[in-house]
Amino acid sequence: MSPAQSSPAEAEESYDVVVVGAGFAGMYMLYRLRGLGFSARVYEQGDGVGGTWYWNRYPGARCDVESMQYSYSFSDELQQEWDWSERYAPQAEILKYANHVADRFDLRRDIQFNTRVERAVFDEQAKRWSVTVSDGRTVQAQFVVLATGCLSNARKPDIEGLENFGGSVYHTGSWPHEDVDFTGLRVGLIGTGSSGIQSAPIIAEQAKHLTVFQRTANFSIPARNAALTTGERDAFRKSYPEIRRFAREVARNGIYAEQPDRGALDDSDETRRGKYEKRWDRGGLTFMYVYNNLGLDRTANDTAADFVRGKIAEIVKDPATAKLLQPNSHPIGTKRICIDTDYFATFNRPNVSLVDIKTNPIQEITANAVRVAGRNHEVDALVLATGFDAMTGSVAKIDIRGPGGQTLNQKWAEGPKTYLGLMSAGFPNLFIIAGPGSPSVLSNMIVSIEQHVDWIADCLTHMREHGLAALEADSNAEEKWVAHVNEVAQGTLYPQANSWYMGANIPGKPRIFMPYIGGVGAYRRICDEVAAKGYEGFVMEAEAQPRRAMSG
Ligand code: NA7
Repeated sequence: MSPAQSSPAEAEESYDVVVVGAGFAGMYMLYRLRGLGFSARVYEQGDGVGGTWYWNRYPGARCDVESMQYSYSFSDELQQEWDWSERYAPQAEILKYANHVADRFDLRRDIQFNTRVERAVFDEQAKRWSVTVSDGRTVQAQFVVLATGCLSNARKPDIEGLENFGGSVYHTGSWPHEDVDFTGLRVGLIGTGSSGIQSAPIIAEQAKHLTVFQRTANFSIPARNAALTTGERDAFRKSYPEIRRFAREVARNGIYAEQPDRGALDDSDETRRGKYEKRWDRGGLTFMYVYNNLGLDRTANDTAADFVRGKIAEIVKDPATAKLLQPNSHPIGTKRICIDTDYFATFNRPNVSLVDIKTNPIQEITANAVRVAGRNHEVDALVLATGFDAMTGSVAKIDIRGPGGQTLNQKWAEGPKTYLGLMSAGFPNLFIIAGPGSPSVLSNMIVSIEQHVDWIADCLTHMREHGLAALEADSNAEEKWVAHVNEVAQGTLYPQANSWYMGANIPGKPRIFMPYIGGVGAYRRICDEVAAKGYEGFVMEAEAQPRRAMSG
């Protein structure tokens, strides 16, 4: 399996592996493939690396996992040398890091930018994929790896009249590369997920007036972001071996943090309140790990939700606005909890107003206003922080056809089905990184990405060593895995929220809890065990005859 092993008559361009996307997953996949001597081509629709961090350039965009942990672990030199400036890295710094990695490991020469993968068709005879890209070329590859990202297909909402709006319309997930200046403008912000919550305070500082249109109030915890000191960075670096091991093997979500040892109802009201206060003051996602049953038991969950609702009431001066901002439609944490800097306090500004579009949905967008309950809210610019067709959206944009012509979209019409989140039965030699059925978005993405990439790299090496032409998920193994993913999710409070985890933000998308909630450590052990048992649950096919070497 190397380019030299393909016959020149087979195709103009032929690779062992085509990788779709040059975000963190695609870059590390390329690095591993190269190291193992596989030929690979990466296609990336943007004109640079970084994936999510390339597109999401909206004001205030930051990762909600701490920078020292939201970083690659595969190169100790890299993690020892790179200086993160803040506890939570801003988008521009993460993008700089992605570019540094691309340069440092000389990745760009195998990445073709400004190129979308449009179609991939499996040739049953050759046991190879024909991959058609947006420049019109078709290349051949034995394997395709979808490193397409989980939050990469930005969705414009289907709101009447949006196309008639006369001012500028921005989507947080595909923000312009040049600076956007809202000075002196009346800005309408639709959406109060993480992107809306991060951008509102910054836009409010610039704009003449900011009107936030809120469908679902969200739980948000202060980030308490701050510059990292040299001492903090050094302490982390010294402990990296243990921190990374813990994140991979112990922490459910791939984040090194103090783990809860008891349930919320095991403590008295006073003790519990004290613990919540401490976590609130510390800030960050780990608020949810104060107890081990917040995602499982509604009564326990209510104690944390009530605490945060209380904080919102303390911060927001106008009682009616505070009430509207208090989430009451879902248990805390069942939609990804947000991490903010002064989000709730932003509503105390005289130039910020909140409009409830749950009770009265937006009727229409006109040339200069958003109409709600018969009232026109005049705006000069619109920011859509309306999220993504998550987890499956970017895969669905590619016309993927397996043996017999079945498309992946047809197969996933009732919801995505995968074995281990890595492959879907009926689509040989097609891997997905951090796809549905794997911990993915419920975890520190880089931990999950590295685990998937390493597993795939080992699998391809195994195939090469054993002269295997094709590998496919067995449909029974897949059914069992899908049932397991569902069963684990149903044992939690997560399915109670209309979240993008459930596909609920996209009209018509099947309601299925997509990520695997069993924890990254347990999941890793399952994947390793499957490999150790000779790729149990996968069907393999040997090379019909050894491929002829091109030269010699
Ligand atoms: P999210 O979390 O999906 O948030 C999208 C927001 O936009 C949310 O408040 C939605 O309300 C709202 N929305 C979506 N469609 C509409 C329409 N049609 N009308 C009004 N409001 C709408 O996306 P983000 O970009 O903020 O964050 C995605 C992830 O990135 C985040 O979880 C972090 O992991 C990082 P809804 O809640 O559906 O009622």
